[in-house]
Order: sequence, then structure tokens, then C-alpha cells
Amino acid sequence: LRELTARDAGDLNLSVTASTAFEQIESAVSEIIEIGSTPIILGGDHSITIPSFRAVHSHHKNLKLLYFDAHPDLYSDFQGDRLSHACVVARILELDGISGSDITQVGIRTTSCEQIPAQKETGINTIHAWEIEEFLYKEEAHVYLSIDIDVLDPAFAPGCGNPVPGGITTRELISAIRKIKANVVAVDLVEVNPQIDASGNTAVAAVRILAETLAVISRQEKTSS
Ligand SMILES: [Mn+2]
Repeated sequence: LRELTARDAGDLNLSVTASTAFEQIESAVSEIIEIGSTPIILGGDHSITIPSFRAVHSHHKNLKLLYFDAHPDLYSDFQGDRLSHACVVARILELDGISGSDITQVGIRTTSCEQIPAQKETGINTIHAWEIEEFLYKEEAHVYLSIDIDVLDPAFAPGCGNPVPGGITTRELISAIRKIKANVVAVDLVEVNPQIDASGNTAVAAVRILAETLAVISRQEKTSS
């Protein structure tokens, strides 16, 4: 990690209107890519992956999504909101050139009647929470890595909006991240909510997970240079 140069680009002062906030996020992420850096985006609501992925997708055709989450986020709309955190993967599937086979979801352990058809018909690769030991990821393509902290069991990450018991351990997530063999061109780590993280454990786990993703990026920079 010592050889990796990182810079904090600061917080975005987001509009309260989702569509405007999305434009702000998309242009901020684009700027980071245009200066030749790898964007690392921290949240906050998982919906920020929609504009962040769009920005990365417009710079890297042939982009794949590796998505760690307890939930598949495949609602067409959630209570009327098409930009909800529950619709992230549904919106990404609408982008030009993206199909289910470009998407791998890991740690999934809950779904709903509305989402099952999309899970079955789109050809998304799914590694459920109980299959985590089987996870292995090797891709030639560019990869966008999105980690919802709720992929961890609430025992390890209680400070998130939609905790789902039966999740993977921090140890298992670190092992999985270390098994990523791909050209990761963007990372987001989302749904950490300090306001409901009484023990502070969620933030501690998030910092560790983030460090592991930086190691993935550092390793691939070394092999490419
Ligand atoms: Mn989630």
C-alpha cells in the first residue's frame, strides 16, 4: 500500500433532489477518471452506485459489475422510486451493452417476489451468502466493485439501513476480496451509517474492507507497470 498514492477528493455537497444529486455524482466520478485516477466512492445510500457506475461505464466499455450485498437490488421501482437503493442493479441492467452475464452478485441471502424473475431471467451470476467459500473471480474485463456493508452479518456490521441475519463474516469478506483477479477500475463501499452504529464496529470493519480493496488495486498496478 505504501506505493499507492491516494488523495481524498472531499465530500460532495449533494442536492436533496435525487436526479440532481445523481448528476453531481456522475460528473465528480468522471472527473476523477479523466485525470487518470481510480475512483473510490464512499456512502451512504447504495443508490449512489447508479450514477457512479454510469460514469465509469462511459469511460470503460466492456465493464463488469462485482456486487457484494445481502440484497439483489433488482426492483424495477421501490415504492414508486426508480432511483432507490433497492433498484441499483435494475438500472445498471438498462445501460447499453450491459447484460446479466456481466454482473456477479455475492453474499445474497434475501429476495422478494418482485425480484425473483429478474434474478432468474437475466443470467446474473449469484453466489449466495451460504456459498461464499465457492467464490472465485477472474475477469479479463474492467470491473466495477461495489460493496454494500450489509453483505456482512449484522454481528459484524450492525450500522446499516437494512441488516439481514445469516451474513458472511468480516474474515470471509476479506478472503473473497483477496480472490479477485481482475482489473478493478472503480470501487464503492456503501450503506455505512454512523448514526446507527452504536458500537462503531461497522466503521471499523469498513475501514479494513477498504484497505483490502486498495491492496487489490495496488497489486494490479504493480503487475501492469
Ligand atoms: Mn443491501
